Amino acid sequence: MEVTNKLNSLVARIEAGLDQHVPAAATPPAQLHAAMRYSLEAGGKRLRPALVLAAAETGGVTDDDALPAAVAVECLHTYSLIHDDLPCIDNDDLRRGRPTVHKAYDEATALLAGDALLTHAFALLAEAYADRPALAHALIRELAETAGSRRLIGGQMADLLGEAKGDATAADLEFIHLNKTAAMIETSLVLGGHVAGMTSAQVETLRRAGRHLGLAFQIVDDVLDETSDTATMGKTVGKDAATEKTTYVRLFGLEASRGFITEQTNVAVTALASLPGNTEFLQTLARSMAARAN
Ligand code: GRG
Repeated sequence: MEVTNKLNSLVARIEAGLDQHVPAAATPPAQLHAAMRYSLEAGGKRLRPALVLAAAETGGVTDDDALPAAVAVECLHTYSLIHDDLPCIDNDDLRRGRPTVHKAYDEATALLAGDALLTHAFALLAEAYADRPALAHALIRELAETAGSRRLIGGQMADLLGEAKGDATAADLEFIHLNKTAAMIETSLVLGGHVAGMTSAQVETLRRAGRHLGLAFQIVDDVLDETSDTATMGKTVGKDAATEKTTYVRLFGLEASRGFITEQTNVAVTALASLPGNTEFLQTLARSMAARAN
């Protein structure tokens, strides 16, 4: 199957999984559940859950066994976007082509919808893999470590502090990118590997691929913010272009940034190619992430 068709079929399974594994909008309190779904159903590339399913498939999982893990990752990612958009953090009006949750509802509802999506991710993992306690433990531990103060939230804090200081160095940026962006991409691949029962060496290879893929993904984001007026529409519109925020592109220029994207993608693809099983789709997905236009 050609890569776009394959990706579309994964995304269709993910959409169905989100519908199946997240409380219905009418579940009381309806405003909270509707706000959770408002953001989840706004779309998004579904890259992280697609990586969960694709990594699991590489390890031989062709049914929906990894779907709850994929849904958990998307719930957690969506929580981070809702909170990131809040007035006290980035104060954004648009996300995924729609008014942000605090604009469509109100700030308190956005805060609680984010909290509820974060919590739901762990409840879902505990419930869906309850018959395999060692797997449930590995998935919950992995996602908790990534979502916590040393990684996702730590990266966000460092980003805010760097923005306030205004003189982030390359090392500061690397810390932010590794934790704010790459962490969830690494973990997505790792969760898929765990569901497939991969060895710890194979899981660590997936993690390494995710780290490099994540760094490339962030620099692509920075390049798009710098070069495109329209590519950013529907997400954080021209934000970095409108502020003096330090980005990789601003530190090193466009040409070096494009070189960095190619270099990091190549490292990721080489790591994926070293795994047993068919990683062709994951390799092609990695290359298409480097060439994405939104
Ligand atoms: C814990 C509040 C909090 C924040 C964590 C994820 C995050 C840090 C902030 C969100 C803003 C941001 C630009 C993060 C960098 C990672 C990134 C490019 C996220 C957007 O991911 P996409 O482009 O989004 O995959 P979609 O909407 O397609 O899922």
